[in-house]
Amino acid sequence: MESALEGVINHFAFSGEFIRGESLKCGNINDTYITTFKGENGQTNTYILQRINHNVFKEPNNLMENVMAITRHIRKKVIKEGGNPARETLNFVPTLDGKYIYKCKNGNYWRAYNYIDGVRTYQVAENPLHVYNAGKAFGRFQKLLSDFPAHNLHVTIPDFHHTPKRYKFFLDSVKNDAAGRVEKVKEEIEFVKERENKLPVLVDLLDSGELPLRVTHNDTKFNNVLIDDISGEGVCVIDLDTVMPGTSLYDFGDSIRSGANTAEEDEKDLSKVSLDMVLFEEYTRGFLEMTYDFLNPVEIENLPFSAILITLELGMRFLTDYINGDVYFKTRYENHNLDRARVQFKLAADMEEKYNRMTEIVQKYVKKNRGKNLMHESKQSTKRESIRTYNLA
Ligand code: GN1
Ligand code: MG
Repeated sequence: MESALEGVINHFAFSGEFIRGESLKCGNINDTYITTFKGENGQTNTYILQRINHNVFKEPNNLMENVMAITRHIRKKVIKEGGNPARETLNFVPTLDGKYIYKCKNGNYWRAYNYIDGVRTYQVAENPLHVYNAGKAFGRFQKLLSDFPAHNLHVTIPDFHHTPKRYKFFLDSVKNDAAGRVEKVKEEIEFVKERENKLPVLVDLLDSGELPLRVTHNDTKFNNVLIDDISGEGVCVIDLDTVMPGTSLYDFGDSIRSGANTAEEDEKDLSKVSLDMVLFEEYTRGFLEMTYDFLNPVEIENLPFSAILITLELGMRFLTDYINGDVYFKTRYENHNLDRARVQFKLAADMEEKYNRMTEIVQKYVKKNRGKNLMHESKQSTKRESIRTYNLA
């Protein structure tokens, strides 16, 4: 057994006898294990066990309160819609004392949920259908939570997407130069500074009330949606630790950043990095199908910009961490954070060039969906007319 799992497994109400636990090397923050148990009838029961990184998430109990409230809300709605709640939301395993989080002797926090069969995640999109379906899944996620009161949620990481505050931390890190790396990244620092005026746009629109505060996921990486092996559908949105009040634009932006990049997040060959317009279109198509009827005009107008901003923001976060000596994100080699930052900057620059085309695509799908809706409404009214005529006759 991975020594980290010893003393943890026995505290959860897993079903069966423990067989093995393997570390999944994904995610930049938490530690994730896939654990297998042999059930009473010889069947295999599989669970995901995760250590919550409490340096990043300072209040793991609050975080799990959020996650349980959200998944409960989604489960009810999925059942109402005739869906399958075992697959369409995460189902957490209680501890033996009936909680959903376990604090072990050395101070680490753990939680567990059922593994979902027949699905997988992708680091890079393999085909446009997956991206379309991811757009639908994240759009649906927002729709399902659109009546969840945002102020009932704990803020698990304060100012997570407060880009101007992130910029201030970035400038501080440059000033302090804790790891002596500033000299090496002058060009990247300039890239961020040149875009200083873009950074407060979304926060200002939220402050003025032009952007509504919603329950948002805030970490809508393409690999945070489980894709069905057979149908290619986006079955379930995972990684709910950063679900907090925010703007729909954070979610759209981060998905485009990760799902419509032609390269990996840490690709060393920058010539491979660009915004794939087919994937941008597919994601937009899926996302707007689920959300066009409740997003307001300011949200719609800023969808393309949000992709640029969130890409820039994450590039700045990676660069800040590089300058600070790699203290936040997990890294696998010395310049990992720098490579990640460079990819984001290359991608953001490419998005800036493609901004007008991105806007045209957004408009196309807003019109298409509104058109569909108008047709639907006029069919409904013709139906009503004919009913009336019938009644009169
Ligand atoms: C982190 O660990 P993961 O991959 O779910 C980070 C996100 C970044 C992402 C970049 C809490 O998410 O904000 O976009 O890395 N999560 C946190 O890969 O900081
Ligand atoms: Mg995450």
